[in-house]
Amino acid sequence: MSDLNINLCNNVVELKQLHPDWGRGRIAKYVGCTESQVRTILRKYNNDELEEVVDTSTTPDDDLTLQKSKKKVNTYRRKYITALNKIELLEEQLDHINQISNLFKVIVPNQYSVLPKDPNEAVPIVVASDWHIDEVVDGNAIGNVNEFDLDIARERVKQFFQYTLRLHNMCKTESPINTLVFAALGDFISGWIHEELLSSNSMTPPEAIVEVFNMLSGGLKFLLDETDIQKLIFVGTVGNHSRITQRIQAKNSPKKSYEWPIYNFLAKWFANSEYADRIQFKLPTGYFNYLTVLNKKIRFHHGDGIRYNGGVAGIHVPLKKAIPQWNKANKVDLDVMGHWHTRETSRDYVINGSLIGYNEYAEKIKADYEPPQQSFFLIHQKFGKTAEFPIVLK
Ligand SMILES: [Mn+2]
Repeated sequence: MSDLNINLCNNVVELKQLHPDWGRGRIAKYVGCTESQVRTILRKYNNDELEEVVDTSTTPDDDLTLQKSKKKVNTYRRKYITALNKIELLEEQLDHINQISNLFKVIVPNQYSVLPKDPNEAVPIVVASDWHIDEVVDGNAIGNVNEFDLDIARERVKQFFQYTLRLHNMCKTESPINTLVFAALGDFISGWIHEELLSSNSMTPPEAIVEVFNMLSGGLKFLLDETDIQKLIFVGTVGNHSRITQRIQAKNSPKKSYEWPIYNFLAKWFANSEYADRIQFKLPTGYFNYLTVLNKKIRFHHGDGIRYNGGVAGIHVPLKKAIPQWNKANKVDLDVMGHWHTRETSRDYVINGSLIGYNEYAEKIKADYEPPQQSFFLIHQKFGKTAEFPIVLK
C-alpha cells in the first residue's frame, strides 16, 4: 500500500459504497488514479484488510475532524446529484415547451374580414292566407291548444303586420330592399260553405269582408308608412271558403268569391290614395296568379287545387306530382300557396300556415298541430329563395 495514500483509499471505498454499480474505470477516472490502484484498494477492502491502510500517525481529534469533513463532502455530493437530476428534468420540460412553440407556428387561424353591405337586391315575400276571421274556435272543444274569435283575429292580424315590418327591417340591414310582395292567398273568411259555419260564425260573409278590408287596407298602409319601399306588389288569389257557389267551380272562380270585391276595393282605394305610385295590384284572373320576382317566376295559388287524403308523407307527395304537371303548361321556379294550415317550405314550394290556428276540423282530420303562423321569405338576386321566417302569432 506504499503508493496508496489514505485519502485515495477512503475516496475509492466511499465511492464504491455510494455507487455500487460503478466500474473500476469510472471510479479511477473520478478520483484521479489508475484502474489497477482501484482494484488493489477494493480487493483489500473486501478482504477486511482495510485496517492495514489505517494511518496510525493521526490523533483521534484529527480523525474526528476528517470524519466530519467527509460527512460534509457526502452531503454536498448528494445535493449535487439532486441538482443534476433537477437540471435534467428542467431540460426535458424546456424541450416540451420548444415543441409546443413550434406547433403554434404551424397552427395559425385564418383571418376573415366583415363583408360590406350586400350589393344584391332582395325582395321579401310575405304570405297572408287562411285567416278565417269570422270563424269561432272553442278552446274547450280541442283541449285548449287554441281559441279564436274576432278579437283574437284582430290581435293576430295586428301582430302579423308588426312582425312583417320587423322582419323587413331586419333583412334590410344587410341587403337593399326596394320591393315587397304581399301575397294574399285566400280564405280570409270561412263563409257559409258548411251548415256548421252558418250557425257558429261570428259574422255574415258581407260583414266579414268589410272587416277583412279594414284589416288589409290598414296593414298595407302601415307597411307603406313605416318603410321606404318603392313598390309594394299585392298578389291576390281566392280561397275555397270565400266562394259564393255551393261547389268549387273552375270557370271564372275569382269572380265567384267574396275575396274578389275585397281585392278590387283595395286596388281602387289605394289608387285614389297618396300611396298610388308605391303600390300595385295583381288581381286574380284564374286559379293561379303568376309574378316574376328578380328573374324567378312564381306561381301563387290558394292550394286547394291539390288532392290529398292524409298519407303519412303529408302534402309533399301530391305536390311533387302536381308541380311537374302544372310546369308542363307554365314552367315556374316556385309555387306559393296556403289552404293546408300547416307551414312548409321546400326547394320548389312554400305552403303558408294559418292565422286561425288549430281548430275542431284540424283535430277531426288529424292535421299536424302548429301554432298560428304565416310565412315570410326573401327572393335574393344571387341566392334565390332564402331567409325563410315563420311569423308566429301567439
Ligand atoms: Mn282553404
